[in-house]
Amino acid sequence: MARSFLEYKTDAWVQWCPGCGDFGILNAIHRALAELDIDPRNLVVVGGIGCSGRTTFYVKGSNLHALHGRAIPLATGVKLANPRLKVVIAGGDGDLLGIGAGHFVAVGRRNVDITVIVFDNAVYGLTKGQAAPTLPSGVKTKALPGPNIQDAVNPLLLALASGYTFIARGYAYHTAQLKEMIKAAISHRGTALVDVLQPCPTYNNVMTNQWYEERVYYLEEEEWDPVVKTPEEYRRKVPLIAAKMLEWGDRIPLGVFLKDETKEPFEERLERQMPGYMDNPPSSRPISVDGYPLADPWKVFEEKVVKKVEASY
Ligand SMILES: Cc1ncc(C[n+]2csc(CCOP(=O)(O)OP(=O)(O)O)c2C)c(N)n1
Ligand SMILES: [Mg+2]
Repeated sequence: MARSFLEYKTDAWVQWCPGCGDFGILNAIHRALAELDIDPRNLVVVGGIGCSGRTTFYVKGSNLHALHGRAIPLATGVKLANPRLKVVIAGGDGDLLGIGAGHFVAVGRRNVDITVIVFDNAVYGLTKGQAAPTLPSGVKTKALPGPNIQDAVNPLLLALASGYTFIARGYAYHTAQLKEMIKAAISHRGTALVDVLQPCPTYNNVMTNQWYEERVYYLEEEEWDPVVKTPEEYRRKVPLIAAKMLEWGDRIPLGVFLKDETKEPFEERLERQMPGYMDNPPSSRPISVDGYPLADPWKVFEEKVVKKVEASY
C-alpha cells in the first residue's frame, strides 16, 4: 500500500511565521516523498542555516543540518559514501547562492545524483531581512535603508552554466505543481535544481503572494519540452532554454526548463575509475574489527615521523 504523506511528518513544532512560503514547500516535499514511496531510512535531507534549513527537523529521515553555506558539500559526501541513499538539500537563497555559491557550481559540474531545493524568498529571513542574492536591483524591502544596489543572480542560469541536468522553478503556494517538480527532480539521475519562489510575509513586503500570482505562468501552457537526449539537441535547445530563464518581470515562467539525459551522474564516473565502487561503497566497508579500528594512526606516525627523525640522528 502506498505511504501517506503523514508518515513523513515529524513531531517537531513547525517554527515559521504565519503565511511563510516554507509551509507550502514542506507540504510539497512530504507529498512527493510519499508518492515516490521513499523509505525514510534511505532518505537524507541536508539543511543549510536559515529559516528554510529547519526543514530537516520536519521531514522524517536521517537528516543533517550543515554549517551556513555548506549543505551541498556535506550532501555530496553522504551521497558518495552511500550512493543508495536519496539525498535532498533544503536551503535558502542566501545559503546556497551567497556564501555557498562555489559549492552550488561545483556540484553541477560533477552531476552528483542529488536534489537541491532553493527556498527563494529574496531575503535573509532568519537574520531579519537583509537582501539575498536573488533580490532584484532597485527593490527596497522593509529592512533595507534604500533600494537594493546589487544585481540579482539568476539561479536557473547559474545552474545551466554549471552543468545541472535538471532545472525547474516552482511557486511555494502552488503545492500540487511543486510536488510534481520535486518528484521529477528526485527521480532524475543527476544534479537537480528546484528553485522555489516563496513570499516571506515578514520581510519581503514587495514580492508578496499577490505580486507572484499576478505574474507566474507555466511553461506547459506553451507546450514546452524540457527533455534533451543528444549533445546535438543540447546545442540546439540551450539558447532557447537560456532565453526562457531570463524572462522575469510582468511574466515569470514556472515549470521544468531542462531535463538533460546526455550526461552520466558522478557515481557512474567514479565506478569507471574505481570498479566495484557501486557494489561496495565506502559506507559498506568495515572500519573496525572486534572493536579495534582498522586504521592505526600510531603506525602512520611511526612510519612518517619517528623513523625519519631517528634516521636523521
Ligand atoms: C558563517 C556564517 N555566516 C553568517 C551566518 C548568519 N546567518 C544565519 S542564516 C543567514 C542567512 C539566511 O538566509 P537564507 O539562506 O536566504 O535563508 P532563509 O532564512 O531566508 O530561509 C545568515 C547570514 C551564519 N550562521 N554563519
Ligand atoms: Mg532567503
